[in-house]
Amino acid sequence: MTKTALITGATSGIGKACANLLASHHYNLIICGRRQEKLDELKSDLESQVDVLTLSFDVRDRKVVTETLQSLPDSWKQIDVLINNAGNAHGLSPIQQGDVDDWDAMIDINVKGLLYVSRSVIPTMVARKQGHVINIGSIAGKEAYAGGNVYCASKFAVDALNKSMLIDLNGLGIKVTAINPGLVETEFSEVRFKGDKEKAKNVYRGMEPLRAEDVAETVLFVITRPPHVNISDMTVFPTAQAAATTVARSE
Ligand code: NDP
Ligand code: 8X3
Repeated sequence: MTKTALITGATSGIGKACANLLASHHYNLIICGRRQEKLDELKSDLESQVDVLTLSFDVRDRKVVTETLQSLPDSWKQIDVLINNAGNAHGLSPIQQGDVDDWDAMIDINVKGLLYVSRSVIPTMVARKQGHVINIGSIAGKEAYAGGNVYCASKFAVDALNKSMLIDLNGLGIKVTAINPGLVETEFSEVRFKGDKEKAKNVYRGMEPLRAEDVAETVLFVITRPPHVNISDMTVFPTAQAAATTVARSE
């Protein structure tokens, strides 16, 4: 039977790459993000392959997230794979200079948003005794680095939530996986540096970062293991990277 995946943050980067790859493997898709026009574009690219539902919401808006996900059309209620991907870094300032609005955004999107979506979707998985939750964490959720402070804290929280979900959902037929990428070239750094393309480009200077598609391949691998196999935690680096800030560069 055709499976359905719900992907948050599907308008760009890793989420969009997951949507493209999963569509080519015949998953029906619920694609989410704030930018409706990007969701519409992606839907029109994919709908010749699979059924696609777009949901435009800000994951920070608990009421909208809850109401939207709890009133899905009947044919979309059975979600087999939830990819908690929406998230970003905002700023790279030392803690004493941090912008408190940036801190709020990271905690509200990366942690609370992930929780709001999970709270609406996981009970339907529990009721069906099947499902797979993929939490997109980060190497920043394993190691702190200079200026990473609140972004790292938000991704350490994702790491803790992934571990807790594994325990809470143990025995209920649900798989839980954290995928923790290193440097992936997406809109991520442009968002972190508030549209400064030069600063964003500099993050990947002299090295070959991961592409969003590389991370999507790991998601596909993880969700296509046999029923008795759950990969609970996976770190994916570009070959040039060995730790959050240990990166071999050519210059
Ligand atoms: P992008 O900036 O390309 O994508 C971020 C996605 O999140 C967009 O689709 C965006 O959609 C969505 N999003 C952001 N804020 C909100 C919000 N408030 N409500 C709903 N959706 C939101 O970055 P990536 O693809 O790189 O990031 C995806 C995930 O991967 C994030 O969780 C990030 O932390 C993680 N990650 C990224 C790494 C990297 O180096 N790029 C490395 C490790 C982890 P829209 O703007 O339309 O709302
Ligand atoms: C994104 C990777 O190293 O920029 O989570 O924090 S990093």
